[in-house]
Amino acid sequence: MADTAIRHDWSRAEVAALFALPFNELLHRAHTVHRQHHDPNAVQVSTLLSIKTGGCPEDCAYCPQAARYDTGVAAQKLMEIDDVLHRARAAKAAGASRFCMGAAWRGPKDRDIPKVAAIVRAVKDLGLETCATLGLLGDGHAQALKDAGLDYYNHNIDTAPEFYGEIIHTREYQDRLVTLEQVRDAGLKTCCGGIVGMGETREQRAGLLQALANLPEHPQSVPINQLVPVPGTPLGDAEPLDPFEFVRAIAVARILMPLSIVRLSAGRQQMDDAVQALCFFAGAGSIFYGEKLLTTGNPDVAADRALFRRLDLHPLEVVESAGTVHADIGDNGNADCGHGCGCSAAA
Ligand code: SAM
Ligand code: DTB
Ligand code: SF4
Repeated sequence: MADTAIRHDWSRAEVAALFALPFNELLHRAHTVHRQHHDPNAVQVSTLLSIKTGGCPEDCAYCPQAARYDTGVAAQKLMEIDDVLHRARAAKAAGASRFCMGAAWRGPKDRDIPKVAAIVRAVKDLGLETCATLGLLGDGHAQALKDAGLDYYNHNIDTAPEFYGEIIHTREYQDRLVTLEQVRDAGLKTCCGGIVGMGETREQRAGLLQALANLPEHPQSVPINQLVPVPGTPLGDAEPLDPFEFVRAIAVARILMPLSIVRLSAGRQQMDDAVQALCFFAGAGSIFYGEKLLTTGNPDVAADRALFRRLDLHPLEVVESAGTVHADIGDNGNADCGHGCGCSAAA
C-alpha cells in the first residue's frame, strides 16, 4: 500500500530515492496514490491569458517576456477589461472551468491592483474559477485580490533552491516564499510549481519537488512545466529532457503531495500524446487548454478534445459555493470566434 500521509518533512534522499525507482514501480506507486484521492479519469481544465505581455524587467533565463532578451515578444499594456472578458467567455464556452491571467511584471504596482481586481471580479461573475499570476506581491495586494473574487494565485518557485541562482538574478528565492506566505495568509488557494528541463540534474529536480512538498501547506495546484525553449532566451537551445524523466517528475510530485492537483503544464505541444497519457496515469490531473499558453503555443483544442476522447478522460466538474461549474470540452457546435476555442462570442 502506498504511503499517502500528508508530510512536510521530506528529505532530499527520500525524494531522490523515489526518482530512482524502476519506472514501472514509480508509476504504480504514483497511480495508486492518485486513485486514493482523485478521479483518475477526470482532468481539470484551465485556460491561460496573458493580460499584460512582455517588457518585463526581470532576467528569468527561460522567459520570452523578459525585455532584455530579443525574442520577438512586443511589450503591451494591461488589456482592457472587455477584451479579457471576451477571452474568458470564449474559454468557458470551450469548456475551461478556470481562467488564469498572467502579467509580465516583477510585481504589480499599487495602482495596478484596482484594475486587476476589476478584471478578476468580472471574470468570476462569468462563473469561472479565477487565477492570477502577477509576480511578487506588495502589502495588501493578496487581500485586495481575494476580496475581488480571486480563487488561486500562481507563483512558482521554479527550481531547486541551489539551482535558482543560475536561472534568475533579479529576485531572490526567499522573495518568492514571502509572496507565497502572503497568498496563504489572505486565504487564497496557492498554485505553485516549477520548470524541469532547464539543465538541472535529477538531484535538483528532486530538490524542486522537495521544496514544494515542504512548504507550510501543499499548494492546491502544482504546475509542472517542461521548459519551452524560446530562441533569444539564455535557455533557447537547452538540451531537451528525456520525456520519461518528465513523467517521473509528475509521478514524484503526485506521491509527495497526494491531495494537490498536479498540472501537466507548459511543454505539451512538444510532447507526444503517449507521453501525455503516461503523465495522466502518473497522476497529472489538470492541463492548460487553448491555443496558447502566455506567449508560446499549446496543443489546439481539437487535438485536446481528441486526446480526451481517446483516453476516456472527462473535464473535472468544479463544485463552487454558487453551484457546480460544469465543464465540457466536447464540440459545442458554435461558430468559431477566431481564437480556436470553438465559441461563438463576438470577436
Ligand atoms: N511575471 C510573473 C512571475 O514571474 O511570477 C508571472 C508570469 S511568469 C511567465 C509565470 C511562470 O511561467 C514562471 O514562473 C515560469 O514557471 C513559467 N514559464 C515562463 N516561461 C516559461 C517557459 N519558457 N517554459 C516553461 N515555463 C515557463
Ligand atoms: C505555470 O506554471 N505555467 C504557466 C502559468 N503557470 C502562468 C505559464 C507557462 C508559460 C510558458 C511560456 C509562455 O507561453 O510564455
Ligand atoms: Fe518577468 Fe515573470 Fe518572465 Fe520572470 S517569468 S521575466 S518575472 S514575466
